[in-house]
Amino acid sequence: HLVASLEVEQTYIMVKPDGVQRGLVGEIISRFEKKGFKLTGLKLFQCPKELAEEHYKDLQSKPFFPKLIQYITSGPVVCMAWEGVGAVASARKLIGATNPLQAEPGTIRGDLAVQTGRNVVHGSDSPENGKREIGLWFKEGEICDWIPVQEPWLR
Ligand code: FUP
Repeated sequence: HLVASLEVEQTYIMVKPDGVQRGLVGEIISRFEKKGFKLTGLKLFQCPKELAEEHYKDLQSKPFFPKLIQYITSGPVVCMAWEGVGAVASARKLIGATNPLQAEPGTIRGDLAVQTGRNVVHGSDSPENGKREIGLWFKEGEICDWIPVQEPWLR
C-alpha cells in the first residue's frame, strides 16, 4: 500500500548462505546502517533444518520448499534484527523483488543477485512476522535495545 507506516517496527533481516559465501555480509549490513535503521541483534549462525522449516512454514506446500530448506541450511547465515519507523516495508524496498532479475537496480537483490533460489537476503514481510522471526532466530539476551547517544566520538 501507498501510505508509509509511522510505527516503530522490528524486522528480521538475514544474509543467506550465498551472501556469506560470496563475501557480501559487510555490503548488506551497510545498506541498512546507512539507511538509518538501528541494529538490535546480529550473529553468524548455522541454521538447523527444523528452524528453517518453521521460518518458512507458510511455503511448506510449495514445490521449491525442500530445495529452499536445503539452501538455507547449506552454510552459515547472518541473522539480524533492525528497528525503525516503517522498518518492515522500507527494508523490503531496500532488498528488492524476490526474483533478482526483476529487482530494481539500487536494491540489494537488483545489484547483487541473479537467481530467485540464491537471492542473498531475507526480510520480514509484515511487522507481525518481524516479531515472530526475531523470536525464532534469537534467544532472550541476544537482542540489545540501545539508545543512540549524542557523544563527540571524534574531536
Ligand atoms: P521474499 O519475501 O522476497 O523472500 O519471497 P517469498 O517469501 O515468496 O519466498 C521466500 C524464498 O523462497 C525466496 F527468497 C526464495 C524462495 N523461492 C523460490 O525458491 N522459488 C520461488 O518461486 C519463490 C520463492
